[in-house]
Amino acid sequence: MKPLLCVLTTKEPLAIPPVWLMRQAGRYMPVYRALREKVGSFWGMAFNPAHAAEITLQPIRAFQMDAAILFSDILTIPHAMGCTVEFKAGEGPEVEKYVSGQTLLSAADQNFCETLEPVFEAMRETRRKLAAEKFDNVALIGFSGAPWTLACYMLCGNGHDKNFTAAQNFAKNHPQEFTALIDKLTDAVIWYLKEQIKAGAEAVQLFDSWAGIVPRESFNAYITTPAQKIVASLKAEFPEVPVIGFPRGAATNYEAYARTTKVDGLGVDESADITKLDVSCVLQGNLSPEVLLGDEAVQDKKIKEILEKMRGRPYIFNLGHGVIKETDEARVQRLVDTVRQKL
Ligand code: 1CP
Repeated sequence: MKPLLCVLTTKEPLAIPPVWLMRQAGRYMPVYRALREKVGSFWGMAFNPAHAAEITLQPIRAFQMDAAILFSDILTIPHAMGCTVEFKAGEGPEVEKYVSGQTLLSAADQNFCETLEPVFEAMRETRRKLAAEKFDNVALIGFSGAPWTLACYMLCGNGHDKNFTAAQNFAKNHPQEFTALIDKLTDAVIWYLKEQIKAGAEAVQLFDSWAGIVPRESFNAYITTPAQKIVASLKAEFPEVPVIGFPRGAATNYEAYARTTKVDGLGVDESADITKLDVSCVLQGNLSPEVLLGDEAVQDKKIKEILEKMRGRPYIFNLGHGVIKETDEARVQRLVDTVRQKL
């Protein structure tokens, strides 16, 4: 069995843990930047199955990762719902802000499904390419943003502060409408991930990148309960497909999140003390992406420390957050070689 799926399914450690990196495709790779320049727009790549599949394969060919994650973005769902998203070169995404009372599209609307169809075609194309290039041990990961993180972007619109204050305020001032929005997003995420699985995703990851800013008393309502519903619905239809949850910055809430949602894998950010997490699922991540920008010897040491700490526990090597765009490709190769004990 493919190493990533083996760990997630059996919950048994491998002597050499599987390795992949969040944002392993993207701007730190010159081949990506060249294609981005040629195509001219982010959606022109992500919603073009041939380009999206090609970009997905770039880090696999370059670094022999154990998993490919479909090249796309978490903002596909807000975009398909009607909060149009634009990516301007060199800047972050611009999201059309949700207006109170706005009708959002859902999987019951043809336009919503049609907007997202190229993502599923990209998944099918990526499976074909992985097979054609004989990457027989590489698992293909599908993903979605989690409801709270997607709501953050929709409620803040164009530009946001680090606490997504406009989203927090909306949740406080319009509790019923906010709950309805989270429910609607939960249904959309369930449909979206199921379609990705039907198209060939062998595991899925739920990115809750902004879980860390949620007030303690709201963590269950905004983060854990929606994730629990998503996992339960996926498992009811696809019991064999592993689900990785990544409530970034969850701190003291990581354990309860893992227990309640029943995820197979738990992505942890760099601030978590991975040795102290008492969970029965597989742990993933924890290396600070900043480490790849600093001293090479320190990088080697930090990787070996994590490997040592996780010896005998089911673990997937990854970062605590996405690869930073200034990262040198040689440092990514070095990371993979260190994990595989080639250095
Ligand atoms: O070329 C460019 O200018 C675009 C840069 C870029 C890339 C390469 C963006 C814009 N998104 C992506 C790809 C992407 N995004 C992937 C691809 C697969 C991979 O290799 O990992 C994935 C999984 C994402 C997920 C994503 N998008 C997240 C969750 C993970 C995380 O980093 O926390 C988030 C928050 C986004 C939103 C987003 N998309 C892009 C940017 C710059 C941002 C962050 C915007 C912000 O909050 O300021």
